[in-house]
Amino acid sequence: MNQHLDISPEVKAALEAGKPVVALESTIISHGMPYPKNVETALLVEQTIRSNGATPATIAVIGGRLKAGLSREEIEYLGKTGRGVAKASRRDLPALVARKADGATTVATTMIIAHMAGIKIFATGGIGGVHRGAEVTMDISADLEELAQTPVMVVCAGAKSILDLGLTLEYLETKGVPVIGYGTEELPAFYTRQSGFGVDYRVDSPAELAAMFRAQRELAYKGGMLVTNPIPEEYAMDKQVIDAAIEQALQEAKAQGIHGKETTPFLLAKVVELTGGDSLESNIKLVLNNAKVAAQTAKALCE
Ligand code: PSU
Ligand code: MN
Repeated sequence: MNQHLDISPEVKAALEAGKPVVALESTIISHGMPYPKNVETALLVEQTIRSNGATPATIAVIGGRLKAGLSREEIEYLGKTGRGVAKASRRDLPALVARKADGATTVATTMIIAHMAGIKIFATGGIGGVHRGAEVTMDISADLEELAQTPVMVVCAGAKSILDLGLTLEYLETKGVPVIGYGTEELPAFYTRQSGFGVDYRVDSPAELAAMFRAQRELAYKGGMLVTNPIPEEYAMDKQVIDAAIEQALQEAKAQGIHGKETTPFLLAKVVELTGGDSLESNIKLVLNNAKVAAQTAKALCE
């Protein structure tokens, strides 16, 4: 086991017994949602994974230790500190480890740490991707490169249209990352079930997801797989409302000169502010829905 990694006793016992485990990220807690909804949601997601027969492993960096499985106190701390905790993507782990610092893990770093711990499935809300205007800014999330090189299945609700979804799909195709639609032929756009872009394959059961992931491992690919699970119809947002909020958030980010790692957290917070919390409720529901599919798939993978 990696010398910088700590696996919680519960997660360790599950892994050793060959039982299903699902990884969860922590940037969604610190930077993705406001306190106290972020902590409530993180705990509810863990509970959802348990009630679907798997063990949750929320991932973060605490005091320079890579943690797979957090205590309730650690989740509280990340949620309360919010954007005061460093957002940690791939390039940040060496500095955090050397300095014994804290970090909230993005999709990229959660995949890295999950893989180190031997966890194969990871549930979240949305992934980072190719930003609108990336042909000039080159702002492309490290999440995409991680999907190309780390063998973990990521279950999400697609990506927010703060990104260029078409370019994001092109990038994933170039990198050889399969994009699966769970019960859909269309890439979901996080708050809405449709984006206008097709996925590579439609899959309708956890058993079939597990079979595809198993085949990818048997082919000895180094990368992972992206499962996109649409938000349940009853919680989906009105496309016009959410599109208008996203447009305004993008304009404000531009006017304020927001760039680099600040871009995604700024846009996420702005969208919540502009939609008066409606988008936050949708966000919570879709994460719970992803947790359920991930837990069921982790179970199928153990059979
Ligand atoms: N998109 C969301 N919610 C999130 C994030 C993205 O809808 O919480 C977070 C995730 O942790 C993701 C990260 O990995 O932002 C991507 O940041 P960047 O674009 O800077 O790579
Ligand atoms: Mn970026």
